[in-house]
Amino acid sequence: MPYSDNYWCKEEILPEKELEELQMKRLRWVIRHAYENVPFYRRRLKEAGVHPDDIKRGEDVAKIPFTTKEDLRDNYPFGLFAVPKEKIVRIHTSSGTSGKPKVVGYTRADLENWVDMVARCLYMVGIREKDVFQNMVSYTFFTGGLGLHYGAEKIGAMVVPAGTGNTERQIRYMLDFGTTAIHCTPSYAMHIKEVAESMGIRPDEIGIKTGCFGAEPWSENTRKRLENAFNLKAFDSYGLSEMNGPGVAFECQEQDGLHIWMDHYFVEIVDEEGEVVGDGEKGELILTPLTKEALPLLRYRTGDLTKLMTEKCACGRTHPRIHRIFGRTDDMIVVRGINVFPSQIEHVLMRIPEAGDHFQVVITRNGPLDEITVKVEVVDDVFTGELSDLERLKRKIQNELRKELNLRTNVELVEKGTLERFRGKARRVVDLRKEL
Ligand code: DLL
Repeated sequence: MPYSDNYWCKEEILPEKELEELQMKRLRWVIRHAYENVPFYRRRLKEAGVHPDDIKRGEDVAKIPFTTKEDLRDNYPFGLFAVPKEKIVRIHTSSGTSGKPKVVGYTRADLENWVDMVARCLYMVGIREKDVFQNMVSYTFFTGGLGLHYGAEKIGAMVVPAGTGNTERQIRYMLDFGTTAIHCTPSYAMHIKEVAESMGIRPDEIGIKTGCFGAEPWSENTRKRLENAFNLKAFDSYGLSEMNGPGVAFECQEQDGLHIWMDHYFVEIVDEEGEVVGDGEKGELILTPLTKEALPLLRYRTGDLTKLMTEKCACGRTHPRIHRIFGRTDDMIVVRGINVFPSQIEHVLMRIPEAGDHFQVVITRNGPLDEITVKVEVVDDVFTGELSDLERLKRKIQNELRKELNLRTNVELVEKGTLERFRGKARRVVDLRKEL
């Protein structure tokens, strides 16, 4: 049962002081829990000369060493679990770009908390009992499938457990079942739009009102495109397997930053040296889950770049917001000494009307110099038959990219349908330098 018409639970609007007290109480609990039940943490903390009793205030957390993705991999599969295996009721995995997958586990209480957090997010964007919620992400090891499924079910929406792929059938089901809300990656949503059009169906007439999009970086201009194409309101959804999965942070109706749930996570933003940055400064997001029994990761380096927004939000929730993720420390491309994030390129392209919805970035090395080529699908009516029109468009895109990135790029215009499509997370960058 929801707490009120506007909020799923009362924790969303806890007065700041109470929220802080709750957070500190849980923070002390989780540190002690990790110390007492995970040999890895006992050793780590001892080596750093820190004891759980030393953590009295939020600032004291900085004494604790970070936990990294490598720590999880090194302790594959269950080495960082803080409860015996029989208390684990589910696992998920997340495969990164290299090496062993990260395995995450949940106790029954962890699952209950997680489902509740996801329900809180979905309720916040207006999902209610009357909604038909089509969940179009993988239901297997990826946390997005079951995570959103149970969250939407908890609210009482009718959940369509569609999973990924077979896009034409997805669209037919939307029409047959009266789907009002969808969940998928933003890149898959772009693909759905295109497939609907090829079926002679106008995406804005399908009847979807709410789009929950996440699991990969996307830009404000992509939001505009999706909202216009489907006539829906699009919300950014952030999470990672190591912190349960989706439901860590989510946009509210204001669509200005993602509320991050302070009763379940302790949040820090650090610079490249690992020092906590000043209020509102950009840096890497560090999270400590506060209620996780199975996997109490302390000061986990997410690799995601954002900033904290502490101003009050018009929606009334007292939890601060994070800015939409700028990129990941490990998907930053360094080209001729300049840092580039694929999301910056996306932002530029998605505001150019002649650019289609799909692009790819190819990095090569030409002698000592890195070359970056942006392949851009163009919308059909760009092909006027005049080469000079294409040349003009190419230069326009090049100039816009140069303004944003401070970097000269090659631009290659390609026909719609040329580049690979993705059902899950898009892989936009092909770095051929490593192979040369
Ligand atoms: O992607 C969990 C999730 C599922 C989130 C469904 C949202 C919706 P992982 O596969 O472990 O978990 O990948 C986590 O994906 O560290 C970010 O780098 C990236 N990511 C997730 N959401 C966003 C987002 C899920 N909204 C990693 N914007 C994270 C940008 C995102 N990046």
